[in-house]
Amino acid sequence: MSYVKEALERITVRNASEKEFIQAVEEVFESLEPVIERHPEYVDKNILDRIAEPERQIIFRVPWVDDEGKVKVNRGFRVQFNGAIGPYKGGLRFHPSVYLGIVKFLGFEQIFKNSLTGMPIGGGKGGSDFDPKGKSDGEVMRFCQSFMTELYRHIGPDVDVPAGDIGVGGREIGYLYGQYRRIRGAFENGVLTGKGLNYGGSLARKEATGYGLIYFVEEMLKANRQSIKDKSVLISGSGNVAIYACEKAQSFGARVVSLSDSAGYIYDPKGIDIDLIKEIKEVRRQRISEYVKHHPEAEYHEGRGVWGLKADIALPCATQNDIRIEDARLLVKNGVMAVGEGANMPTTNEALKYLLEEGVLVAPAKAANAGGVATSALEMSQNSIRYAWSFEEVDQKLHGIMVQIHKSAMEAAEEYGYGYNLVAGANIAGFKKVAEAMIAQGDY
Ligand code: NDP
Ligand code: 2IT
Repeated sequence: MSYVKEALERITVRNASEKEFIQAVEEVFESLEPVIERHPEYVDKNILDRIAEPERQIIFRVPWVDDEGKVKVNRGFRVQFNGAIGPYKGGLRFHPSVYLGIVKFLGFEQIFKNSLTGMPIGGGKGGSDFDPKGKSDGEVMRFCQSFMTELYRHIGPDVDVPAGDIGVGGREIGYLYGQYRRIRGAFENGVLTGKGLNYGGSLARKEATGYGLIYFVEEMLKANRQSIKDKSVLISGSGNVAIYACEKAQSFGARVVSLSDSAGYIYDPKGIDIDLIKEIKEVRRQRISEYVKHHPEAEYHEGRGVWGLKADIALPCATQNDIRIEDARLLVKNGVMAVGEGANMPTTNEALKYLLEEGVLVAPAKAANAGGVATSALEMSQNSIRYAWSFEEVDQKLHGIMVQIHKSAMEAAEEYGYGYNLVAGANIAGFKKVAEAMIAQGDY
């Protein structure tokens, strides 16, 4: 048996209850076979077992008081996965489905994503099983304060720098930052990213993941003598990533015809009204079904039927395992030519293999959604020099980074015999930089 398969077997046994984590490790390791063959030092130094074991994982109690005066308890997590190339960096997810297996899959993927950005950031992730849905601002604030009251001792601008993910946006980062500042008694601006613009946040961070996804997809299409212009696009999700992917795709001349949430999806064949979406989701914090009240010609359907719609391009921007094998079959049947992963691990491994076999162009999450964390690193840079770049400056840097990530993934795929397979290429390019840094730093 190959070293890759043996390592995978050990890691599967060791983490048997964490199915999303195993899925993420399997997906990366499978593409590394030719790399390991060419680099016996990775076997010698047992890089695979080492890279799949977090440097540190913290699990903590988060008690908070609801509006009725009742004491509630949630579980908090921070997994500091790999610090070989920079301080741990990655978002916090607040969602009832969060448990160690989710945080570890996200933290593991973050290592390679962050490496691909070319910025000096290690991999980490955190979160809680707290559900912000239906909670008042006061409840969210008290939860965030309690969460930070434990987390603060484990993070810092040169140690570990959290940011947003599902359920954590500008509001939550504000409360978290306020509590960190209060406890530390110092304005350590670079400890969190995704901050408000008036206290050290970066212009274009809010837009960065969605915009970066479209910049990446456009590069991929360009490499295949195509463009997103005049294409019809399906998007799942209606949060931060979905909204700004929709906005940028439409500004590039595409027609986005769907968005969704966990209850259902909207179909608007004329193209999504982005200003209305921002008003519904960002200002009023309502469900996506609101949309059809303002656009009665559009349709709202309950359930997860978004991948049964017909379009040229699919952009999953909601959550993991959103495109399953039956969805992938529908997409191929309906003639989808490209899939761009805005969410993390939105495609099951089976569906991913099928899409690639069918010749669908796949922009993998680790590369395609890296614009968010890359712009977080730009926020850290600005905090370090105590300066703020203009929107155009940040957006231009983001664009340059996405072009570079595409190039790195494309070249790594070619070098290791994968042709134009960006899934394998992104894994390889991201992995090699971290593996080299780990070896250079000794047996840790
Ligand atoms: P948001 O919380 O802003 O939005 C999440 C969206 O996904 C909502 O529409 C939500 O619907 C939907 N969703 C979440 N969980 C589920 C579920 N279990 N089933 C169905 N729908 C679900 O999060 P983001 O937009 O920030 O994140 C979306 C994805 O992008 C995630 O995979 C995240 O990890 C990834 N990502 C985010 C980055 C960022 O900078 N924010 C950077 C890179 C990746 P509902 O409101 O009904 O829950
Ligand atoms: O998955 C991700 O890359 C994020 N949620 C963003 C992380 C960050 O630190 O900006």
